[in-house]
Amino acid sequence: MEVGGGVIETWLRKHRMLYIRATKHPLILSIRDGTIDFSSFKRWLGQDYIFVRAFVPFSASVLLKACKESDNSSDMEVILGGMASLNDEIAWFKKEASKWGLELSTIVPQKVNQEYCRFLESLMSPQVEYTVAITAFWAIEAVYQEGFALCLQDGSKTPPELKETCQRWGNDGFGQYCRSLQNIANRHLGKAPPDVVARAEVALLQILELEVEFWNMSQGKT
Ligand code: HMH
Repeated sequence: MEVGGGVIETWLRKHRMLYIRATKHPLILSIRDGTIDFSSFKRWLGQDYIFVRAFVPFSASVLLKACKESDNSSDMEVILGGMASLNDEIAWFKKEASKWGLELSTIVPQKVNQEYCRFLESLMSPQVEYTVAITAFWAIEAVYQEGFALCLQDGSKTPPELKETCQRWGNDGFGQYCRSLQNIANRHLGKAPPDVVARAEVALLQILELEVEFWNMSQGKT
């Protein structure tokens, strides 16, 4: 099944307002229109480094479930590709932090970040079905891709200092990777029992809410 007529597209229509709040958050829009307060960016950078470190074991758990539960060997390859770019990402965070004079070892995770990391941990449980985990994995990657791609569109006034950040998640390759994840999730959702589909939808909603709060926190609003 291709991106277009799957369960995920139905959900994105159904929860459109929340999806827009997560992907077109005022902080993202302020990057795009060049009015971003750099202290918000620095706060985001430090907190997201902590989040990405927690995202690595979660991706490993999704990979493990793909190997055990998927009928399609390409799932594993797509997820492995994502994990390889996380390796790059961690190195990038360190380089970027030093550029902005941030000492990563001193950063304390904010409450929302702790909640988000705890939520990832809950999804790592072997009891959480692969279908739920891969849907969550897709959602977490897709919100960043959609948000940062917006800051690269024609006419955007993204400050030059932030272009590289936007490129990291907004580039076409990352977009293609997110569409692959969406296809995988749709394929599994299309044949999962209703209770599993319902749990995947709940996970998606939790992620969208946490993403909105993560942006709010970066703006100093929580
Ligand atoms: C909070 N959500 C957050 N951080 C990220 N780096 C991503 C999603 C994308 O992986």
